[in-house]
Amino acid sequence: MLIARRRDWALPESQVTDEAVYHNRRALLKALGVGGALALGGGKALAAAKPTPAKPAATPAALPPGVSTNLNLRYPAGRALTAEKAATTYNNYYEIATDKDIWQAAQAIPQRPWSIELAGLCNQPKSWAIDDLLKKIPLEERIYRHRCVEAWAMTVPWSGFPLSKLLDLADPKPEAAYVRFTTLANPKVMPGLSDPTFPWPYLEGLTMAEARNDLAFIGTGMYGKPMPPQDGGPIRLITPWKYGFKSAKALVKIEFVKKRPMNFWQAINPDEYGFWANVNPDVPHPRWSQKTERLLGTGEIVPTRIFNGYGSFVASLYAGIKNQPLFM
Ligand SMILES: Nc1nc2c(c(=O)[nH]1)N[C@H]1C(S)=C(S)[C@@H](COP(=O)(O)O)O[C@H]1N2
Ligand SMILES: [Mo]
Repeated sequence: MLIARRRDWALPESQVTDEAVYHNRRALLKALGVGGALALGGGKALAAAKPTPAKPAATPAALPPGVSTNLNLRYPAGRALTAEKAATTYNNYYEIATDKDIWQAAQAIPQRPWSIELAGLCNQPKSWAIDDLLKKIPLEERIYRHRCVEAWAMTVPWSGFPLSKLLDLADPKPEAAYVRFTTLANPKVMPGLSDPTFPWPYLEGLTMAEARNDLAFIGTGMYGKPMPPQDGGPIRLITPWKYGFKSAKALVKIEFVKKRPMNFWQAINPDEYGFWANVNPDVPHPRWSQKTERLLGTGEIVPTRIFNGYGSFVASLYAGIKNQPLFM
């Protein structure tokens, strides 16, 4: 049981080798007839390795809700995974508190029942119970880099599905130009909401083209577990080429609209935070440099990359846009 459930990313080698290379190497070793456990380099790996390098076809029914082990290799993270403990105990969640130590308080957010409403300019408006949605849309796993505007970063194995699948379910009308995301605002379990100086609820928005881009992801799990409440459980947005504040947690509504939505952080401080919020090391925040980032867990400082390293997938989305702050 333990061995069968052990994920590839939990193996030591996956922390030093890009995962695509890593998988290819396993395939190569298999072709050469080299034993799986031995090839992975003895020690702890020996105990953890599966008997065969082939990926186990875990049946969805055997996994917790919102979780997939079907790793999509199209988006190599190119750096080590963040320790699960670090990623799940250092969080931004202003509905709870303005400091990072909210993970325990977040456990009070009920994860079921949960529904998410598809609304606005679409042909199939509907409120979906999350478990019906999880049955309807095939899940996959993706390892993404995450870059907070505050210059900390992490690398996380998320489970979920492309945002475009939700768009398909709703069947947006041609007039829909933007997608507006509304998140949970439940004062019974979110003490931060009692601060009236913030424009609750936490809102975000994307253009339809951004929302349709395959990188835009809906997260329903991380590290092979259902999405923890502190990381936006049970369902959140993940836009890895943008600063982290775009990745809205605890989604309750997705609306198709004509006009560009105002987002939470832009409403708070439009001189420092905008609508586009694409990552760019060469455009400093008014109060700090964006050239480098600090990795959660190790504290290592590494260079920040334009579009957080995802430019080949998303830069074209912005080609025709002039005189707009694309990087704040
Ligand atoms: N609802 C909501 N979503 C949110 C936030 C928030 O305060 N409330 N913070 C954002 C910011 S600034 C970041 S960096 C990420 C952090 O996600 P994590 O805590 O899972 O690392 O969530 C984003 N989504
Ligand atoms: Mo952030």
